[in-house]
Amino acid sequence: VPVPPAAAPRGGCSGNCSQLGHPLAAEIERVVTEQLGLVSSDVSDGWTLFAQQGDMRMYRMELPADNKSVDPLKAVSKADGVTARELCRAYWEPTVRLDWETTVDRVTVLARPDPSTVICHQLHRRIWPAQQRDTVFWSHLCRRRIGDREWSITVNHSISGHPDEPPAPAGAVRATMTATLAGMDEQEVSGDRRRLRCHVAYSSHVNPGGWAPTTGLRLVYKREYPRFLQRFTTYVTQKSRGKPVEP
Ligand code: 6CM
Repeated sequence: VPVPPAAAPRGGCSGNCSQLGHPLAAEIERVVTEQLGLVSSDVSDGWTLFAQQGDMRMYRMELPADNKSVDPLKAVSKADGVTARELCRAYWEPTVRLDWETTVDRVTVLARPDPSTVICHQLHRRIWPAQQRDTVFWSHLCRRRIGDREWSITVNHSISGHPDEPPAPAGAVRATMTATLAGMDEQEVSGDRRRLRCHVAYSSHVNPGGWAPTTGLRLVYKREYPRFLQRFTTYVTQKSRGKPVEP
């Protein structure tokens, strides 16, 4: 059932990120469009289902083990009692990240180029026996219309060369990644939380930036990604209970 257009324009970036008015704008526009295409499309050839639990389905695309890239991952799920916007905002907001993110030791906000974009440095938990990793990335929250459906989306995408970018801490290796969380409300959003249901889509593609044992990495990811998605949606659902609905 198509969702009717929102009654009034709502805050934040909605539509064309290239008008954000700073040097990252064109890249944000390109990556958000590309990621929305990836997460909103059905799985096709090459994607293998590797985890399934309730409404959650997680797929990976197995690439040759060249130690340069970890298998791209894509997942879909459902969340009840929350809006797509609430989910994407919780994924975007760096001040709540450590409330749900168990694979990161430290989050530092380096800059806020516009109200919908933050630049973060993250120190990831070390996975033995590999060296610890860190990432520097922009994170952008926005809404996009595909046909008659509105999506909310947050994209985290690695950057290099930012003026405030710190060097990797001693012993750590700079990894790069693109990770996206997107959602679509399954019916018109009302103030009644009990009626909210949201389609959730996630994707992640990581380059470990140096040697990492591929077999070990695959095992860790198989366990950690389903755990993350489950934990994250439960976190947002519980945190939103009793609060006004953000459409
Ligand atoms: O999407 C997730 N978290 C985002 C916000 O914190 C984050 C995305 C991260 C993707 C994973 C990056 C890992 C970088 C470290 C690579 C380690 C390689 C060495 C290992 C050797 C065995 O922007 C949730 C991510 C959940 C991950 C399980």
